[in-house]
Amino acid sequence: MNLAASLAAAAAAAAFAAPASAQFAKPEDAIKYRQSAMVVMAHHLGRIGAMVNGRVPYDQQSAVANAEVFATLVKLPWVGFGPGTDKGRETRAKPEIWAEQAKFKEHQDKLQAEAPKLVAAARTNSPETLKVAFGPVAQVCKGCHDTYRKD
Ligand code: ASC
Repeated sequence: MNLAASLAAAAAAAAFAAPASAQFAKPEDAIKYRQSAMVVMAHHLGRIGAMVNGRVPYDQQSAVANAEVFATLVKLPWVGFGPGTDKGRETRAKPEIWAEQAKFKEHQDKLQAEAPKLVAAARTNSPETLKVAFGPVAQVCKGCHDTYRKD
């Protein structure tokens, strides 16, 4: 496991070690946490996106490493959307997230189902296979953002 993956794994272990209520001292901390996780997710998925869109050359090692980190990170943001975390810091999260918890969770589950497929696709060392797996992942991101993120 490389350093980034180890850090992500440690973060994941920490995230699951305590209930959400015990994890954040105040809503601001939960909001910062989920925003940070998504910034890092976007970074790693973006590197794969650049590859499948031809903005950077295809590189299997980079694709696998980024997909693995992304697949770990997709587990993280959700604990930061606990009750009462709709305010406390500037956020684009819409109130519907807290009004439609089950629907919001469906998006999380879809992402967690698609992310490992991206890792598997990266491991095949086929740029075409990678591209095919990237599409649904980006669609899940977009679908949730369109519904639950302001602007
Ligand atoms: C990304 C990223 C997102 C999604 C979205 C997909 O790489 O940062 O938010 O994909 O743009 O349409």
